[in-house]
Formats: sequence, structure tokens, C-alpha cells
Amino acid sequence: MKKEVISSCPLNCWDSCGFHVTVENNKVIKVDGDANHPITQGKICGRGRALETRANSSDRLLHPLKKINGQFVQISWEQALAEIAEKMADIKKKYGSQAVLHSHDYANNGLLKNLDQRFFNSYGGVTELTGSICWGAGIEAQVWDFGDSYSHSPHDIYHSKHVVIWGRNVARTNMHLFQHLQEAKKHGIHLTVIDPIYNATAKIAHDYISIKPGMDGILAIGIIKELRRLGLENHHFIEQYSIGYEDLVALVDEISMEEIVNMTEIPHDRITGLAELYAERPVTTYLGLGMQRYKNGGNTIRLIDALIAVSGNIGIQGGGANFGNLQVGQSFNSNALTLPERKQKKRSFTMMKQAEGILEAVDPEIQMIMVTCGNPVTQVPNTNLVEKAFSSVNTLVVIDQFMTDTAALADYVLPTTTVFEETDIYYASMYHGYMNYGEAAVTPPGEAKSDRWIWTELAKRLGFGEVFDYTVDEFLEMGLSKLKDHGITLDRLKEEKHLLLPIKDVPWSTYEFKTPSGKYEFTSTLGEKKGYNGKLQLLFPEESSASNMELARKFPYQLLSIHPMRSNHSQHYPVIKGLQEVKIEVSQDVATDVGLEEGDTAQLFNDRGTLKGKVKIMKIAHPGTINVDEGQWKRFGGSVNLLTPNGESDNGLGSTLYDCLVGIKKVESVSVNN
Ligand SMILES: Nc1nc2c(c(=O)[nH]1)N[C@H]1C(S)=C(S)[C@@H](COP(=O)(O)OP(=O)(O)OC[C@H]3O[C@@H](n4cnc5c(=O)[nH]c(N)nc54)[C@H](O)[C@@H]3O)O[C@H]1N2
Ligand SMILES: Nc1nc2c(c(=O)[nH]1)N[C@H]1C(S)=C(S)[C@@H](COP(=O)(O)OP(=O)(O)OC[C@H]3O[C@@H](n4cnc5c(=O)[nH]c(N)nc54)[C@H](O)[C@@H]3O)O[C@H]1N2
Ligand code: SF4
Ligand SMILES: [Mo]
Repeated sequence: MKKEVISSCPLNCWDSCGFHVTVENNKVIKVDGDANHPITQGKICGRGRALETRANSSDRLLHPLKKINGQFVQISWEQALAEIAEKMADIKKKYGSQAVLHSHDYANNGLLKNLDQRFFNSYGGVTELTGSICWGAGIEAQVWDFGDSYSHSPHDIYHSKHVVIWGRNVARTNMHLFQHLQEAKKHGIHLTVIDPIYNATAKIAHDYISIKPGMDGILAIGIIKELRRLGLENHHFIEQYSIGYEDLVALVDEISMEEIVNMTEIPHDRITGLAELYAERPVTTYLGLGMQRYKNGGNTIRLIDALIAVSGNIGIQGGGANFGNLQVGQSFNSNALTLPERKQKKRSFTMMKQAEGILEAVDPEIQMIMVTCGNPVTQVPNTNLVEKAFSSVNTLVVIDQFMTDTAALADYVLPTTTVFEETDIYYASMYHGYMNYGEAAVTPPGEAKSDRWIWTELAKRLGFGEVFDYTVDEFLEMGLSKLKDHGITLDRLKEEKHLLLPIKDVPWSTYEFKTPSGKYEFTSTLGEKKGYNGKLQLLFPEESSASNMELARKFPYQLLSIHPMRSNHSQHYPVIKGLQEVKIEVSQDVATDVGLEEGDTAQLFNDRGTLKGKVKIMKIAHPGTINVDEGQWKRFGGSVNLLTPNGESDNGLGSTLYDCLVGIKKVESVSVNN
């Protein structure tokens, strides 16, 4: 029997698409877009469609597994839960609850995925991860500048004269914005792309600016310098709504245009052109996450924010510094779901430094790690160190759908459900403001269970079962409980399938900022309160000739590791044959320097590791640039994170993934990586 179910894409992605799922005999046979979704309008990408292949894959984990003498053996849920609960009770008694680390990322955008925190808080409080490898530097930067990170609604783009895509790979990562870019062009709106790689978005742009990686902040200073020279800064905004402008002026005066041109490798006239463009309001800027994954990432985003502010593009229709859109997630009652008040002990490591944290923790040492919604061995920088850390603990528990490189190291692997097998509400705090209802379409295969069921069963065995004694609907209602005044209820959501959350289309239009001063802060009070330099600065990537000439001589090329086209991080590699090989993309000058041709095998190397792959030459890319897409599995050649540094950004909360120098040489065979 066939049935159709409306659901949602659960993947960590800008777009949060509505799904239309076709089911036959308890099996998902097709995933399409939900034509009634106001933003995504029936269009979804290949990653969404391929969730069908993932869900039905013969590689799905179907039973709890325990490693005995190095081999996984199938065990019952009863045994798995009893043993894990007993170990947790024992650890709490002997060492304290913080001897357990919860390692996670955000692989599933479901509201009920937050119940993991309810579990760990009720257990007494574990060692948690703070910051974000993904966008921590930029979020913190916008919190310093505006008080929060908010974006304009997707349709506001049609109020703009100019659109600047700055370090966002829109065609690949944000497909509905890409459609708006194509449409906006038809409306006569001018499009500029700033990126070291001439990508598919650059191809449709009126102007493409090729920039040296990590130098975007310096470019922003150059544009502000030109705005000032031409008398085009917006005095009204600066005088009425900001503090600290004089510090920015002093910084801008510190550096000459000639130095800026040399550092950014962008010609002077193009920088002048950008100043004229920013003065022709309204200009909307879509910042991507690329340029903040550097040591100077926070300062870079702050300098771009500053440019947008100085040019008067904040709080106006068609303007904006669109990075995250945290107002979406803030609509939910997350405290009701996570019960922070039940936490008695706490300790945290940053997400970037979790490996050091594990290896160096004392009082208490880490006894157990529980991994949910994440694949750290592949996705967290400096793989060799991560692997060492995750192998070092007494008990590693991984909850996943597949035997990932992280799960392979585990002592217990617990099989979990996919989006099609559970009911939840999905949203992303990245782009649009709709939440989607996702109804279970089929029963889970084998013995796979939802994360919620696993927390419930463990809680019972640990003596706090009552905390989980709620139905799915009751939990969802808890999450929606702040929205009643806006007429948003679970019943209405079930009926309509997607509802717009009460968020602002044009953030900051009242010019009341959430900073300590209530103004836009060119010099950050919050930054200073946290012990950082609150002023905007001249900062460079850590691994660059500007900061470390010796390293730049040893490893002369800049390695980016951007998001793959056909996979969400590591998730699609096992189900798409064409992805199962490492591809090393090099700019033409690198190929010429090293004597590489398309199809050759090459090896990348630096002090952290090596990685072999097939060479592909990028026709247009900034000189000295190499890219390997992130997410590759060990058995298909290995993760690019074998090479990346696990540093923290200048403001402490982001990663330095792209701040990575490498060497490259031609080698004979691609077979073994280490
Ligand atoms: N296909 C696909 N889409 C995805 C994902 C996926 O895995 N696959 N993941 C989702 C997630 S979790 C996220 S966080 C988003 C990320 O979305 P994006 O921010 O669009 O993607 P990234 O791959 O992080 O890289 C962004 C761009 O930054 C550029 N870049 C790198 N360094 C610099 C620099 O120094 N300056 C400038 N100007 N540009 C630079 C890269 O060339 C790339 O074009 O994508 C989401 N969408
Ligand atoms: N070099 C490099 N590294 C990067 C990046 C980069 O650009 N370059 N990007 C970074 C970014 S932006 C991000 S967001 C991170 C992403 O890092 P991760 O979130 O760790 O990446 P995923 O591959 O999505 O892995 C998530 C795992 O969760 C599992 N999973 C999916 N749904 C569920 C569920 O409902 N429950 C449970 N328990 N598990 C589930 C999946 O099967 C998968 O194995 O990677 C970061 N790493
Ligand atoms: S991965 Fe992103 S673009 Fe693709 S279907 Fe999911 S939400 Fe939509
Ligand atoms: Mo991300």
C-alpha cells in the first residue's frame, strides 16, 4: 500500500526544506520536496533525496553492538542499557558525573534532539562542549557587535540594489538562496561574489573578487578606508547608533592602501569599486562560514560587520549582515526541554580542543564518552589526535545510524532511527524562519531506536525515569510553549505542516541593539568584559606568511576543506560511489610549481599528517590554494582533518580549520593513507 507523508529535511543545512515522502509497504521509496512549503517550494537537493538511500541502506546499524576482544558482537538492548547505566552510576559515585563527556555536533535539526541535554543535566551535569567548529567565531563576533546574530528574511533580498556573497558557497550549500540570486538578477539587482575559489555562484555573479584566504578583514578595512576617502560613510548611523567609531578610524589609518592591496592580493580599483557599491544602499551581504574558520576569524567577521555598519546598511530593508539567524531557535522553550537547573556539576572543553581536553583532564579524568549526532573522528580537526583521545577512555558509547570512523572505535554502538522513523519538529537557525513538522513515515528497521527512547530507558535505569515520562507530543508542546500568544500550537502545526516563527524580517530596524551599551559596538564592551581586546584589530591567519614565514616556506600552500556538493559532511559518502575517493583540487599555479597534471596521484603533508588523493586542477582559484572536500571516510582514503589544526579562533569559540598550510608532492599510488 502506498502513502504520502509530509516531513522535513533533518540535515544541518541553511535551507531546512519541506519533504514529501512516498512510502510503500513500510518502506520509504521516494523523497521529494513539499510543494506547499512557502520557502523551499518543492525543490530539494540531492542530499535530501539520498536520505532515502541512507535509510534503506544495507549498511544501517540494526542492533546494539558491544566490542569484545576487538570484535563487535550483537547484544540485546536490555544488556546494552543495563551495562551502560551501571557504568554511569559507578562513574558518578567514584569520580563525579563530569567524568562523562558528551561529544556531539548538530547532525539532526530536530527539536527533540535537545533531550540529550535533559538526560545529561538530570544525571548531574557532565563535561560539555562549548563553541562551534562550524560557526563559533562568527556568531561570537556578531554577539559582540550587535548583541546577537540575526538575518533578514529570504524575500528581503528583492529590496536590495546590490547583493554581496562573501565566503558563502551558495550554489552548493544554500540552494534556495541561489534561486533567489538568479531571480534577483532578473530584477536588475547587482551580484558580487568574494571567494578564493571561482565557484558556481561566482559564475553567475556580475563581479567576482578573488581574495587571498584569511584576508577578508583586511579587505573590509580597505573598503572602509575608501568610503572615508570618498566621504561616503553614513554619519547618521555612526553618530546616533554606534560606539567606538574613533577606534576603528585609528585602525584604518594605521595601514596604507598599498599594504592592503599586497596583503589581500586584490587590485586597488576593485577595492574602490566595492566602496562605491557599499555606498549605493541598500546592500545586503550574505556572509558564509568560510572566512571565519581562521585564527583571525572573529575579527574578520567583525570588520565586515563594521563595513556594513559604516556604510549604513544595518536595520534597513534590503540591507543586513546575514550570518546566522539565531532568532529562529530562540523562539522555542529550550529550557523546558533541557532542564538546566538540574545540572549540579559542570565542566566544559571547547569543541575544537575536545581531544586535548580528554587526554589532559584531571580531577576527574574522563572515564566515558557518549557521542550523539556527531562523527568527531572524521569531522573534528587534527584527526590523529582525536583518534588517540577517543581511543584512550575506558568506555566509548556511540549512538548512530552507521558504523562511522568514530563508531568503529566504540565499546558500545547503539543503532538509532532516521528522520523517516520518528516524529519531530525541524528548524535551522541559519536562513528562513519556518519550522516544519516531520511525521514518522515508517517503523524503524531492525532494533533501531530514537535518541529519545534511548535517553528514556537509560534514565529509568539511573533512577530519574520520571524526567522522561512524557509522550512525543507532550515534549513537542513543551518546546512550543512560548509560542501560544502568537497563535502557534502543535495542533496547528500538525494541520499546516510548516509555520512561520515570530521573528523579524528586518532585524535591528529600531536600532536598539542587544549589546551592553544598546548601540552597535565597533569596540566591544562584551569582548572586553570577557578579557579580550574589544577593539577591532589588524589580525592575520596563524598559518600564513604574514604570521609565520618559516612555516610558510616549509608548507607553501593554503589548504581549504570546504563542504562537499553531494554529501552533508560525512553522511553520504558510504551511499554514493562517486564520492569514495579523495580528490585534491589545486590552483593552476600549484600544479605548474609542482609538476602535477589532472588525474595524477599526489600527497599533501604538514606536521600533523598526510593525505593522498587524485589531482584535479581548478581553472580559476586564488594562487597557492588547494582544496579537499571535508567528510571523507577512512576506508575511502581518509579525512582532510588528518591535516587541519585544532586551534581556537581569536575570540575562543570558533575553529581554525581553513587556517592550514600544506606541502604537496606527486606520488605513485593512492592506496594507503596514514
Ligand atoms: N552541499 C552541502 N551543503 C551544506 C553542507 C554540506 O556538508 N554539504 N553543510 C551545511 C553546513 S553545516 C554549513 S555550516 C554550511 C556552510 O556553508 P558555506 O559557508 O557556504 O560553506 P563552506 O563550505 O563552509 O565554505 C564557504 C565558502 O568559503 C570560501 N572560503 C574559504 N576561505 C575563505 C576566505 O578566507 N575568504 C573568503 N571570502 N571565502 C573563503 C570557500 O571557498 C567556500 O566557497 O553549509 C550547509 N550546507
Ligand atoms: N575540515 C573540515 N572539517 C569540518 C568542516 C569543514 O568545513 N572542514 N565543517 C565543520 C562543520 S560546519 C560542521 S557543522 C561539522 C559537522 O560535523 P558532524 O555533525 O560530526 O558531521 P556529520 O557527518 O553530519 O556526522 C554526524 C553523524 O551523526 C549521525 N546522525 C544523523 N542523525 C542522527 C540522529 O538523529 N541521532 C544520532 N545519534 N546520530 C545521528 C550521522 O549518521 C553521522 O554519522 O563538521 C565540521 N568539520
Ligand atoms: S540538505 Fe539542505 S537543501 Fe538539501 S534537502 Fe536538506 S535542507 Fe534542503
Ligand atoms: Mo556547519
